[in-house]
Amino acid sequence: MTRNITSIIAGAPAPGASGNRITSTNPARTSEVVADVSLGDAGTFVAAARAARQAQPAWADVPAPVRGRAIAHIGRTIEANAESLARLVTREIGKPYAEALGEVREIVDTCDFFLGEGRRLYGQTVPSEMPDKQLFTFRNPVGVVSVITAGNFPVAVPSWYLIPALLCGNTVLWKPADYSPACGAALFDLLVHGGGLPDGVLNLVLADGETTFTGLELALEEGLVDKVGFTGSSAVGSRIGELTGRYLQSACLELGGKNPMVVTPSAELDLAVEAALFSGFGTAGQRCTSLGTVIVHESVHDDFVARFDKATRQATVGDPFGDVVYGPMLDEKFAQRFEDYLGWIQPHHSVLGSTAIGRITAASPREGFTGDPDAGMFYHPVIVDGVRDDDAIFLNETFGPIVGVTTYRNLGEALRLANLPGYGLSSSIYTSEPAEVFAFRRGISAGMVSINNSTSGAEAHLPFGGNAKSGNGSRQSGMWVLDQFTRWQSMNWDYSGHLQKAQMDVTELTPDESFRLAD
Ligand code: UN1
Repeated sequence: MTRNITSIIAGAPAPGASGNRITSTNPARTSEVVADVSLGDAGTFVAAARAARQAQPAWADVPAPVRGRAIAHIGRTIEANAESLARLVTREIGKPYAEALGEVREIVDTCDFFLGEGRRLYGQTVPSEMPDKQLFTFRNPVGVVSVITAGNFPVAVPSWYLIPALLCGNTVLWKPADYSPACGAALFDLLVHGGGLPDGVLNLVLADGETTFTGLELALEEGLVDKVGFTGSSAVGSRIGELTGRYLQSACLELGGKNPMVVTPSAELDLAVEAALFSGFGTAGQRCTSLGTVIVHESVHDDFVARFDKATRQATVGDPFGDVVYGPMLDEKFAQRFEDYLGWIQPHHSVLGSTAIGRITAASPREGFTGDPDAGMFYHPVIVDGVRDDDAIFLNETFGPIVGVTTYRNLGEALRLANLPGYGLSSSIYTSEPAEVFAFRRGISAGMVSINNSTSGAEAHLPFGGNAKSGNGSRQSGMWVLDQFTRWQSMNWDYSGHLQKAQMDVTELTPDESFRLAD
């Protein structure tokens, strides 16, 4: 079935004035059209921001526990539609169905966490330095939130923004990736219907990246947007950070990663291999938490690489509705970019993991492939052993099924290598030594650290986010994200009947500083 999709502003379809149309296709079978999309223009973005602005005061007046109930209902609605939403994720971006179901579960987990927050959203009562005066803090919604997301997690990652933003009393305009519009429209419908959201509380904008940027700039200029949440590349994240900074805003940025896994001599190698396979090749290596480079101690390098190569060769690739480690690339543009990354392989590298490099086709087959490789955009998995610390492949994010391997001699060197690319999202170490665990935790620049676990697979109620090229320090998920979607307001109330001046009219007790204990 082909869906017809347009932007939705204040509850009404809003086709773009430009008449710009695109189709979204199934990357496992590119002849199959999943959605026919009418893209909006910069004016569509601004109109959505205006609608959100208009709806915001009334939404903020809905008591937080009632907003929490809306989130509860959304969670149940998502659960009731889990299979069909997961099927759509698999059809539109080629994520294996089991992983797509996990992705949908992540939305439910997020709702389960935030439904209770509606009854908390705690402020504090704080003692004053003066009598007959009381201090308080309140969390206020920021106002209108603009959320711009990637399509590799087309429904779970958006929910990390949308659910808490709405719960906190903000209204939202959401721009999903232009290669996952059907997933975007489906999640939008589930949120609006499931939550019984009034028109304008959540608005959907379908537009390409540059148009979105222009629309965002115009909306900021008009004072229509108070907070931007963005998941995507470090390059675009830095442009958004610069733009929002001009309006004295700090965006919530969740960007790329070059996530390292350190394998120490005391590691259980088979466990490390299983994790390297899942985090290196799951979602065809297109997670922001995907494994970038395995940094393996020289004493276990040969053994690790032999096992990793064997496991990768045995991994099934193919039809994402089947039992596969991974399916196709998300979209044509990712396939093209991946071809560029393959060009970074050099003569000093040894390439392992499959029978060929590049696209899997009838002419360049992969053993155990399920389905028709020529129908979609499938790529051989690549392990690149022998990477050096100045190789492009070592220093840059390579979104796709490719994992580098290098060696180290002592933990200090492993940490240097792990931090060198300058990202800081996720990281992992395999070790049986507690001292190494804490030395790694302390030395790694990443916002997320896994011990004897893969770089992917964060749970939905721990802070998610990175440092340096991976983000500006903002964190999503759990209670930590509340600081993105609320602003603290402090209040003091003096009921003494006269003006008591802080710092000046404060009583001081007189200490006896000469007091000493008798021997
Ligand atoms: C992303 O790739 O943008 O930890 C998010 C994980 C997932 C989320 C990844 N739960 O791999």
